[in-house]
Amino acid sequence: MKSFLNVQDLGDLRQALAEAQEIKQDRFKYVEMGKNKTALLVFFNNSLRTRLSTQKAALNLGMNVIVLDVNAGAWKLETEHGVIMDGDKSEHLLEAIPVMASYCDVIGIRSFAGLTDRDYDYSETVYNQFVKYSGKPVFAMETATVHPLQAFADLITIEENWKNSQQRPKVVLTWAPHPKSLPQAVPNSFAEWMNAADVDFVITHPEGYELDPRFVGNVRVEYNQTKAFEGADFIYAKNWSCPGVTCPDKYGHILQDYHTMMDWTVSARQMAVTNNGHFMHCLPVRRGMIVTDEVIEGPDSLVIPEAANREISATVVLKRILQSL
Ligand code: AN0
Ligand code: CP
Repeated sequence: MKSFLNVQDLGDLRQALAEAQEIKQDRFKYVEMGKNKTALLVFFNNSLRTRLSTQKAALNLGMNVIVLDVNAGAWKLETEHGVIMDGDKSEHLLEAIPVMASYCDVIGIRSFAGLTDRDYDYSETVYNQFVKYSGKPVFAMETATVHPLQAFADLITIEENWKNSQQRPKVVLTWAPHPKSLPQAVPNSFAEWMNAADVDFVITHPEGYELDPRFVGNVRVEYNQTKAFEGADFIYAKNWSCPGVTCPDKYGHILQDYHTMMDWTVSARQMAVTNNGHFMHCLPVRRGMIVTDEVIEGPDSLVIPEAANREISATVVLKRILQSL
């Protein structure tokens, strides 16, 4: 595997899920595979889980790891092409990428959407520059439009918590309020991976938050949140800003004052109509905005095992990359 952005990059999903369970049984099974190989993890944005779980995954495989926080100690990087660099950016990504690549064998990138220029974000400009100019395998640690390590961990978590082999679980992705504009990467990938998995998938959000069809396909969108939750086995909450699909001029905006949207916060009221549904969120989560304390602390909350599975998804992905070196 030379690039990891989309669900198709993993090939057969059943096989990948089986590999995840194999690694969970013995995290160090492939500890010889990464000997004398170096992973470079480049962060343009904050992270707790991705930073730690991806490093742990590399260590599981016997790799060396270098972490670069671009905004904390490196030169500020220009990412746009053709600009006169008379501002605060001292170095261009087009030099920085081959330099960084010269010190490593694999590169992970975290570079969120800017949320101002939809075409720039949705063409994955920064990620694709790393692919083009590094000459090394590159994997997404949340890019402008996707977060596949998260979606893979989410799918592992759903599989582990679904015991009924006779029936597909009903999985609901719900929008929830948030005070800041957030990217669409997590819901995009979750939708893409649920479409590829053996689940009954429904999305619910207020009008205007329609996700890009390349990720959601023909999935049912139910604008009534309570109706969507009926009989659900898994509730996956996430905020995202306007994807600019039905209202292009509002790309990256929050469409209504969040104070008026608080009935979308996942609480015991909505969970009551589910089929004893589990609660999921990628974290970090704002309590009282996305979800109530009662639900996230309740017995059906999966947020901690879900985060723990990030180590597993990252180990499978890095192992696949090492196998292709
Ligand atoms: C980020 C997002 O919504 O994409 C990262 C989630 C994993 N969240 C925040 O910035 C709060
Ligand atoms: N879920 C997730 O990617 O968390 P971090 O932003 O803390 O890495």
